[in-house]
Amino acid sequence: MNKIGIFGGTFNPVHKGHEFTALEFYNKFNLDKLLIIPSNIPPHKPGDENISAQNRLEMCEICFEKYSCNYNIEVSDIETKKAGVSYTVDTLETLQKIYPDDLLYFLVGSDMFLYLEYWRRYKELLEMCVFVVAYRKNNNTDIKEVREFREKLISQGYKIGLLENNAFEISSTELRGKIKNKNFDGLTDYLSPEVLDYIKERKIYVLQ
Ligand code: DND
Repeated sequence: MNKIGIFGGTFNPVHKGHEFTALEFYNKFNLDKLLIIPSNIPPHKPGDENISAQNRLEMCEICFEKYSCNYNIEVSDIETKKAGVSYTVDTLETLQKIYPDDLLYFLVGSDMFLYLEYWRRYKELLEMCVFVVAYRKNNNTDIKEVREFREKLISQGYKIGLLENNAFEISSTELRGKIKNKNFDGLTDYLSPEVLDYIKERKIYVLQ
């Protein structure tokens, strides 16, 4: 039985916070394979007209390519190739069919975890996988809430893992703001240079 990790997101754009969290997930949970899954239309926020799902998928491919020698990480188009809103429960149902003998681990940041009761069919989703919550050691504002909610779910019989990580204090929103204003200085501290080149070449996010 293999351990298959799943890291879903809008990845608009994918940044080093995502990148390092993905690697820590892989290493700490001894994963045999990790799937990075950009959503087509995210369930919880409006779509961004300035960028296509295909662009977000390609940025993920470029970002994770450099790990292909040492890690079994695959960027998957399972959500981007399907029209409409990407609900995690649907994706996991599909993955269960692809990997019937394996154990699925779904990773999510603490912000999204605390909002889990609003996710589509979340109880069914929790039954399909080990749900792993990543929280940033250096930003423990919501740690008490995360602990309490996690304990509540565990007491109901669900498997909820925890990934303490040292991820970057950066958000995709901040990065888009900088790019929009052509403020590229220091951006490679937060974005893979290859991803930044991709964004610049296609003038994604930039005010025309
Ligand atoms: P986001 O759009 O929040 O991802 O989506 C996260 C996942 O939740 C996706 O797979 C969604 O489909 C799923 N979701 C959300 C809500 C409802 C439902 C499903 C449903 O099915 O009903 P982002 O692109 O913003 O971020 C990707 C991940 O990285 C998230 O888990 C986020 O918490 C985390 N993250 C960071 N991790 C470490 N360092 C940072 C991070 N910034 C975001 N700096």
